[in-house]
Amino acid sequence: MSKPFSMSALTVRAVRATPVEVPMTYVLGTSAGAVRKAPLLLVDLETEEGVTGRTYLFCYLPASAPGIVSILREIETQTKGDPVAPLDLAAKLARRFTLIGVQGIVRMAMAGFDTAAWDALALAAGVPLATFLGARPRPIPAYNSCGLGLMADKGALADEAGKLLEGGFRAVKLRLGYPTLREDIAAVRAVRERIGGDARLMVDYNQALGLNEALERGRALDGEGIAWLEEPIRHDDYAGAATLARELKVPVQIGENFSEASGMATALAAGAADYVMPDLERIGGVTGWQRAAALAAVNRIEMSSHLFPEVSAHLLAATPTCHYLEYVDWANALVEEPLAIVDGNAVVPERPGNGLTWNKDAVARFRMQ
Ligand code: SMN
Ligand code: MG
Repeated sequence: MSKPFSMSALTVRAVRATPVEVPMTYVLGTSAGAVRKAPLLLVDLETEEGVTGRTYLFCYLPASAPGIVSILREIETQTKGDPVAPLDLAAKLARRFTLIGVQGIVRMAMAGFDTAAWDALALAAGVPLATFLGARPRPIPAYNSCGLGLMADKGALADEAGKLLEGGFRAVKLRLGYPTLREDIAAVRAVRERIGGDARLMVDYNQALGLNEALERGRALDGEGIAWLEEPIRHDDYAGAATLARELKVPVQIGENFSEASGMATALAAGAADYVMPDLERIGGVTGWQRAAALAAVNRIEMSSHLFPEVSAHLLAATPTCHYLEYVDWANALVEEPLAIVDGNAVVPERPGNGLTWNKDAVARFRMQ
């Protein structure tokens, strides 16, 4: 008989954080500004037993990287020698960070640590993260969320949309929030014409509109065959989002700004969304994601992911109301085996853990100075 495996055998030894800045293949031109390079923070959780759990965080700004690194150092100090038991570690750290508050970069650092801890456990068990969470690795419907930012030239926008369907995608996401409704509609129609009637088209306002404007533009979009209308108004106006969800035919999508599963619970109680799309680093890592997935399941609401496609693919496999994976290629240059897309679906890798391993040469090349 083989020796029984004990997860409590893993012990936190060290947390390493490596900031990198990767040029994006497509500029992300949102209504709140353009992003040309992805500032990522690679997180490695080393255990005494020699297993290393990994993940990465998206820093949004290069300037926030040193702050997150510094909080990860504090997390290391607080947890060194503890068993790798993510729920217990999350509870301990939440208590430790009560006075500053589990929000902003503190919450991001905690989510990175939690996600790396779950990776270490799945690696030690020798199974994919999805399997470790109780689900079969299976194809996850994905949309290509690269590019399609605000662009003056609608021909160039249509060309980009066409390129984004290459490689098997059947769905793309367009950023909106042009100065006028007329331009929003022009962008939608230019993209639709190029991708054809069968492809799915999501649109994202990145919180650009006031409620009345959102009602007006939303009603105009009702007739455009849009898959969802994302973050039309400021992310925390749940009463306003509930009005939109009630009044509009196009489904209202929010969630990338939910702060922990409790934030999502508040939004759902307000009827603020038709669909939800939590973000791994704001919802609380794998631990927070599982709580959000349970909430979505009991509320029977379809749940997608925001960024982090490599880890999110495993998590969506274990999400009862799995909807769409948001695909971005930002980490592709840094990893040994990028997430594969086949026939419009993300392929959850069969290798143990979440599947992330760093390409050392690329990490050295893109390291932030
Ligand atoms: C987004 C993602 C990452 C940075 C800025 C904006 C966007 C999305 O809201 O949903 O992809
Ligand atoms: Mg968005």
